[in-house]
Amino acid sequence: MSNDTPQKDSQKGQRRDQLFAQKQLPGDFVFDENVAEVFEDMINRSVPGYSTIIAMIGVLAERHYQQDSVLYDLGCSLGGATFAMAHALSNANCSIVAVDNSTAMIETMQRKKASLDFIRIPIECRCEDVLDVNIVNASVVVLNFTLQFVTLTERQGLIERIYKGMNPGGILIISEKIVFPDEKLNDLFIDMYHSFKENMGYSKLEISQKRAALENVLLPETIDAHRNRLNQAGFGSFDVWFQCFNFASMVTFK
Ligand code: GEK
Repeated sequence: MSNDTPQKDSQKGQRRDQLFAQKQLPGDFVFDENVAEVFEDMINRSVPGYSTIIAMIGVLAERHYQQDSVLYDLGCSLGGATFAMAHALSNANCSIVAVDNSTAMIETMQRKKASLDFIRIPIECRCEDVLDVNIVNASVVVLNFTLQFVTLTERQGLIERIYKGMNPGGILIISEKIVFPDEKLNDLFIDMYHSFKENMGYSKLEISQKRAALENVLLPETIDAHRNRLNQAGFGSFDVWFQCFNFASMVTFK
């Protein structure tokens, strides 16, 4: 990770992500304080449709939350989905549990939470592994680009525990980077994604160094793999509600 002081993006008042701008030694990507500091700029310029997905998570939560229940944001980072849900549910009688195992992310999120004046419902920010979270009385569960960082062997168990902790009628929203069984289409979507990143101001060096850093930690799967896992856990109706290139967001119901 670069030690350079990130520059302020004068347009949005956010720290600009330049973590991979300088040539550096190979190493795995970690969600440390350098990443937390530039995270909003990073995710907005790296995930096509991120702001749409966040806004629509608020809409989906508003439609499907249940009174006196809990909404879980697993792998919350700086709370994008949590705050969208809190904004949409300002008059609801429910609470949000936001979980991330990065101390830097949770501390930054807590500072952000303290600065927001629209929050009316309780939000508990927990620094914890999603694999250890006790899920109970859940009406909405969000895994917004988090499951992709959980090891492949632990994904089924996590989805099963989420299913057990959800109330009937509850909704699970999973957003992920995905791969395609058709090699030609897979290559096309990756290529289009790299063009998207260049259009967002990342250099070829930044794109390739970030890709290499994520190779061992971000493990994408096909839509079918997600569908099968959810079916096996007991979830019912399932579909993709958003997709742009190799990024998708899926919904399913208990
Ligand atoms: C958003 N949902 O802005 N337990 C807890 N947290 C984890 C784990 C784990 N096992 N593994 C990874 N994380 C957010 C964006 S970012 C996506 C999610 C991205 C956390 C990790 O610390 C990071 O904050 C987050 O999952 C992934 O809507 O950066 O591509």
